[in-house]
Amino acid sequence: MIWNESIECIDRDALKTIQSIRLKKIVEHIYHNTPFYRKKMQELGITPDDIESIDDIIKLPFTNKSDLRDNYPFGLCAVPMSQIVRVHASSGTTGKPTVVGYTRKDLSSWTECLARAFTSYGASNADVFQISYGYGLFTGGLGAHQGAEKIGASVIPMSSGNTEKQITLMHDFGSTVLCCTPSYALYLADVIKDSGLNINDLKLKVGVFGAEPWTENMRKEIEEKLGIKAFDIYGLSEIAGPGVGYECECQDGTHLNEDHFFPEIINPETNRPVESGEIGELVFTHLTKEGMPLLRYRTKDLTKLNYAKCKCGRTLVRMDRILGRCDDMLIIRGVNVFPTQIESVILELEEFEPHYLLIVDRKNNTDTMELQVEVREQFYSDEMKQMLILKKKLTARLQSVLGLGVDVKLVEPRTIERSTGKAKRVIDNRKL
Ligand code: DLL
Repeated sequence: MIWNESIECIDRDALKTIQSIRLKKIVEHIYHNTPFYRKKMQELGITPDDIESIDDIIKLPFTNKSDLRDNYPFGLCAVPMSQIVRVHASSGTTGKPTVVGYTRKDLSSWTECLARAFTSYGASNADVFQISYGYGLFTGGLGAHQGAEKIGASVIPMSSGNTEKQITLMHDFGSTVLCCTPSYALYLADVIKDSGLNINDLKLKVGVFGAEPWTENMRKEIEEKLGIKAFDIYGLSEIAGPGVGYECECQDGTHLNEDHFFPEIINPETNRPVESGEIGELVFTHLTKEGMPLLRYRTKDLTKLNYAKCKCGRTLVRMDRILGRCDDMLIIRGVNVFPTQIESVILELEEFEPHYLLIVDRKNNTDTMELQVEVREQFYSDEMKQMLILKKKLTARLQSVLGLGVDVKLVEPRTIERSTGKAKRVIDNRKL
């Protein structure tokens, strides 16, 4: 099903015209209302008159997360506070939070993006949405909430945590759509199993998962355990929140809402656009945002784009799964390693649970990696020999995929700490 066919299936030349008109307008707005950007543009020797079409985007300055922090809290707002009706923030790992402000129109555009997403997952007013993303400054809870209301669904604003209650209400209220992080979905599945509840007693049919990288294997695992169809939803607070991108029934990439957020892929080292179809850093420019529009915001997310028309009929560009973040990439003894590669290996092997913790350290000037991973109940044994066979199998597979030796530590099922939001899977002690 398609929410807004006139945009989601638009002819790409017509889309380019819309994007060009919108870019010109937004650059004008930003230049006159955000001193930070006016200064940046003046330094580059450009004015809004230099922007004729969307192709001129490469003339514009980049924006980094640090620019938001330096202008904390509302320095990048392009409208007076009287027009800001909602504030969200992301805490990140260091320093002050990054704050974003939305006008009423911004909330409405964002909600439209979520309505497109939920409709493409097959959801409608017949559904009961259990929103188990955190409510509050995080965009996940309220974002998904407003989208679900828009399509007329019945919304249960659960927020994250309180797992027992999540399951009770999921059962009693007959939730059909679950919105949460993929790692929390797996945890919920385990707790449901432990509770003795039969998965067939639940009405769940669709999962809306995002806010952290996940793999195809993890999708399979969640689908099997919860008996649902699992869809990807992508977003980041600085740009909108969930709904910047969404999967369709073909699940062959995540469509980006390009009429609101213009995507580019650049080489993070040279800052130049990559060749078409190559992997690089995803960069977004707001085309419609009033409250806090950003130019060429560097997401640090690594992916590639596919402009071919999708079998579902949508023409909106498709983004590959997020491979990782430029700042998540570990360099171990000179080799680039992404936590998602490790996750893929673990999930390929039926003996392991998708719960792991990677501990990186430096001993005698050499980088070391210890991977703690849970063995599935039915494969866990007190017999040393059995466990050694398993350990050898995983170590060999990791060596062949990563080209690196990993010190594998098998642990009992349910021993690695679970998260109700974004999972923390890597501890890098080298930075301490
Ligand atoms: O995580 C917004 C969101 C909420 C998206 C709920 C989806 C569902 P932030 O906290 O600002 O916003 O984190 C944004 O999370 O740059 C990616 O690195 C990562 N991320 C978000 N969605 C996905 C996804 C929200 N589907 C950062 N796949 C982004 C992989 C994702 N990574």
